[in-house]
Amino acid sequence: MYRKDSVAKEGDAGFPVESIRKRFPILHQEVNGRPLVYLDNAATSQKPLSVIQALNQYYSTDNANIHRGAHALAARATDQFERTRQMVKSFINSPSEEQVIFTKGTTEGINLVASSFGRKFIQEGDEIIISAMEHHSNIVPWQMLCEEKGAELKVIPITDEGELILETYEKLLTPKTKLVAIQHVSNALGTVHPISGIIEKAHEVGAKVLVDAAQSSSHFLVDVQALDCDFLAFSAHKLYGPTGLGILYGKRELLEVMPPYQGGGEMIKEVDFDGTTFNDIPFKFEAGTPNIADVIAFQKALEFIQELGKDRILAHENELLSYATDKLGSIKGFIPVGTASQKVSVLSFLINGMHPFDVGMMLDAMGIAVRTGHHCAQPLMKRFNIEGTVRASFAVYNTKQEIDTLYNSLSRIAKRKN
Ligand code: C6P
Repeated sequence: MYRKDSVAKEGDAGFPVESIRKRFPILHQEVNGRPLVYLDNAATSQKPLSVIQALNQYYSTDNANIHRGAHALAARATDQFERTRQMVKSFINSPSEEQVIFTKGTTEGINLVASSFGRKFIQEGDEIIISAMEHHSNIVPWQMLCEEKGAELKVIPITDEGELILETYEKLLTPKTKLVAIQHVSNALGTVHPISGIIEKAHEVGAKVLVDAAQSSSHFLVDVQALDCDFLAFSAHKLYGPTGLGILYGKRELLEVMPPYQGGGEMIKEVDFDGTTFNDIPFKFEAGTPNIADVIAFQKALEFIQELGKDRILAHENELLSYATDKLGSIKGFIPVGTASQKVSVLSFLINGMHPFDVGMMLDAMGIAVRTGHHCAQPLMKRFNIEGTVRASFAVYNTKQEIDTLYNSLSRIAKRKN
């Protein structure tokens, strides 16, 4: 039932990491006099040159507003914009491109569902389930909705290792549960949740499921039909694409009956002062001029991922994670936070006797970029009785040598207190 959705893969000795690095201009610089080691990929990944050039190209040759102009530039921009939708459809295996909605990011996708699905389908006394590990983006919109509607928010607790307690989840599920909103992968700990089983169980009581795929879509295949999720949200900027762009997938029968999220141009069929008829999906949910350039440039990020293959990307990242876990684990005073059996890309930790922010600042002085703090998961930090962690997160262009650099720097930092 809770099969481990397969994430463990062998490393790939022939993985062309050096030639991949050449495609990311930003990596080739010094920070504080040292070669940059960028290990903050869970916050945002860097962009290959092809994405940067696509933005330049669009503004240099094709810039126009879409879906409305009768001229050549408008037609080109519209074609390219809709081509990205087709590519995203294939990327997540959506049954149709109409079910792919462009948003600002994961946050907006979740807010769209909370506002629209929530407004129509959540009533007083209903229950929404989230987990204790959620990002604030997947907590606050549901709190706001519950407050407005008189519904109740239930929280799946977690173990000390950072895994969901699934027995409690099953007990929380009742006919009152209308929605389960859950991350696929934890941004703060890297835990990969057994999402297929979680979705199956929710459906047994008739609840819908929203998957926050912000941290999974860049690492492994996310197939919305195989998962059978009702909604799935992710951000392009964690997938080697531009910032300010996200995708919301939804099941057709839900999207069609949900009210619009925002009113404005593009989302209407006809407007009269007596009333307005709304456009079909996906346009009903895309009011106003969208982020055209970034949508178009996102094609290049998807092509980059396809060219390498998700399996190989995951194998490389898993090898880095297990190398880093073993190596950093040998440092005196190193305390890992989150030791789930299924993890991807993220190593969260503390150094005994030191504030995570200070560790982050010292690493920055040595050219190493990591994130420190609560990672927008304050309830999770409270669960562990800590203020925050230091988080190193890996992507396709990271190397074992960079982890060695992190190890050497951290060893020196930890020695001061341990
Ligand atoms: N996490 C991190 O450093 P946006 O900001 O909308 O692109 O994504 C929000 C979001 C939602 N869910 C999860 C699981 C996430 O990890 C994030 C973004 C970044 O961990 C920035 S706080």
